[in-house]
Amino acid sequence: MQAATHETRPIGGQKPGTSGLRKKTKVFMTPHYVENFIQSTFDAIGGASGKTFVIGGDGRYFNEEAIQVILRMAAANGAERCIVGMGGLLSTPAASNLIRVRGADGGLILSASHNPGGIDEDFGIKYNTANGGPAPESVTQAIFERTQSLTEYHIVETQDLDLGTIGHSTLGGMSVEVVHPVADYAALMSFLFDFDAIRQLFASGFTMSFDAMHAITGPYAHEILEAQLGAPAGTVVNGTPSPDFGGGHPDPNPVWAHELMNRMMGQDAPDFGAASDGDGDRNMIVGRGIYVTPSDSLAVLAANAHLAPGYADGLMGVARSMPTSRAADRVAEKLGIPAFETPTGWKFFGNLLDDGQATLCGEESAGTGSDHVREKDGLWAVLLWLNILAVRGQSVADILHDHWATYGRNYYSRHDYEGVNAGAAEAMIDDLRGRLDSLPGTEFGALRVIEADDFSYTDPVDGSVAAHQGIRIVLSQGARIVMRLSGTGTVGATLRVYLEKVEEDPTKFDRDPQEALSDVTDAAEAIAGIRAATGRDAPDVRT
Ligand code: VG1
Ligand code: CO
Repeated sequence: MQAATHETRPIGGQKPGTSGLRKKTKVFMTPHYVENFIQSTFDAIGGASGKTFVIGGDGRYFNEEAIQVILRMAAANGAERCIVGMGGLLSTPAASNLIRVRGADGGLILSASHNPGGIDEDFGIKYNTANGGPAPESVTQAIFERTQSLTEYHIVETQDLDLGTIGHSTLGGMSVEVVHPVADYAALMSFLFDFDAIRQLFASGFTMSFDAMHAITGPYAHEILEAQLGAPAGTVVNGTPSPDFGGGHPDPNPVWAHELMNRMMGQDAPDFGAASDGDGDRNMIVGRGIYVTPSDSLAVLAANAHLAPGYADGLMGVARSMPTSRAADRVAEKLGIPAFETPTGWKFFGNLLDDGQATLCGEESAGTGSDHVREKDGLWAVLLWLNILAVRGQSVADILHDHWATYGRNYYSRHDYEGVNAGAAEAMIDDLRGRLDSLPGTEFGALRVIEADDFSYTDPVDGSVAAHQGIRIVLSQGARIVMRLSGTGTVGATLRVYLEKVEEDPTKFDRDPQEALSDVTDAAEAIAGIRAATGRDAPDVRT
């Protein structure tokens, strides 16, 4: 077995976005595409020599092919060891955990997360650092720069390794360990949560439906919810990962997880419903007859986390991404702990978690997590909810109404305009950026603009600055509009418009969010001219 050096030329566009490099699968399948990106990654982190990496993906089309290439390249670049999930499978949070418990130098996660999979859909590669979290911008920028000057890559010429059996083998001097994808993760969960209490909850007849959306959380949910916690067989649906996610869109929100939504709003709805995404880091929470927005979920979890053993000592702080509703801030204020506002993307939480400044983090896009790993974690959020439900003995609806009665309700919605013309969308944001100073004082119906800015974040730990992270417009009545362009798409641009408004009157807690937010939506249109810029009458997706 010999390591060969191949000549190559830079490939344009290998720039990691909000969460790794995402492209159409066929783009990743073009000659040298994976090789160039992996070599650039190794070069950007000072080489792979002597290092240990964790490797796994969400099982989508091209997962195992990419892993075989990465293994051969890691060996040729002198890595000491690779730890791979059996079958090439690892959820994103489980990969993060493995990096940490094994003291690995980093990890490579193969996924395009909530994007559909298949030969005609999306694929992705993400590099995580030794803390288990997504590489910070300094690293992703170095990787991108390297892709632009790369002239060669190193690879061992050999046949594919068997990833289907747990155990040890070697590849060109590098040791390869195939591990069970669920074991370490399940152990961590049982340490954080009161499994006995949750077991009793299920034994008492509590019912649940968990939709794995044909993606990676199937094996995790079968093992933890059904085998270990005693939920009846059939609690987990769509639990076998498939390379194209059953032809679906593995994005747990009311639009893409409509099957689960219908079940939860129907006659014989179970007590509790949940879903996760392609790579297992997102979560959707639904009670019987009631949907919990991710922003509300973060706030409820922050207010109740102390009920779970892993968080019994309370929280150091709560962090949310900028577009996430400010419901969590209200909880932090009451708890007397700091609240942080970061740019979109989990990489921005890493320093706060490492430094012990934040314990819980969340994003409006259905991502919630804590300092137990350095990624958002779908099943973790579901288990924390279950722990809270077991201790409080109340329904999801009661817990949510209690929460609003204490803190007020932050009505919230995100409007996505997908696949719009990138130039027009950027021009709209640029134009708005140029007019921000003139907005304060302007009135839209009963709403008045209080302040408007282009969000810039200075990391409190390392002082790094991330500028131009989205437009924030704060209005009266606790209202806010945020606009930014997505960094995870693979076709055209996606404009995201985030709308929020606070309601303090308990008689108005049960309104339809779109209706409750209609004046904020109108103000966003009047301020930005969304219809004209996108050529659309309405958003493609409202969550
Ligand atoms: C989206 C979400 C963001 C999330 C990111 C990765 O990014 O808005 O909150 O962190 O996806 O999630 P963007 O740039 O498209 O808005 V995952 O589960 O796709 O890794
Ligand atoms: Co994801």
